[in-house]
Amino acid sequence: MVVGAAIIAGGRLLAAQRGEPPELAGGWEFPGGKVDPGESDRDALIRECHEELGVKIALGDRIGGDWPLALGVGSVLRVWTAELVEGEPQPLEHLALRWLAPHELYDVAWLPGDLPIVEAIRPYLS
Ligand code: 9L3
Ligand code: MG
Repeated sequence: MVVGAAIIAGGRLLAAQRGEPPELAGGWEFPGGKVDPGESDRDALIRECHEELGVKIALGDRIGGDWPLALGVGSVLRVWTAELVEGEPQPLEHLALRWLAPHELYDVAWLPGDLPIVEAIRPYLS
C-alpha cells in the first residue's frame, strides 16, 4: 500500500521529482510512500510528507479509490488532498519540487501511476 498527497496552496499543486530508483528517477509524483505495518494510511501520509518535505500537512478529501501503480504487481496508490499547516516544502528526498498552476499541470513528466490522478485534482485548484 502506497499513499500520496496532493498538496495544494494558493491554487497550485505540489509535484515532486523522484531521484530513485533508477527506473523512476526524473519522474514526477505526488509525495508520499509506503504505509508501515500497523500504521493507518493517513498517519503514513502525514509521516512521509514530514520526512520527505519537512512540513506538517492536514489531509482533506480522498481522491478516487485504489489507483493501480504497476500492472500485475498489485500495489496501489491512495491519494488525499492536503494543505500545509507548518513549514515550506523542501526537496529533502526528491530532486526538485514544483508548484503547478492549473495551466501547468502537464508541464512535468508524471510517473505513469500518478498521471491519471492529476485530472482529478484540477477541481481543487480553483
Ligand atoms: N510511488 C508512485 N507514486 C507516488 C508515490 C508516493 C510512490 N506518488 C511508487 C514509487 C515506489 C513505491 O511507490 O515504487 C514506493 O514509494 P516510496 O516509498 O519509494 O516513495
Ligand atoms: Mg516517497
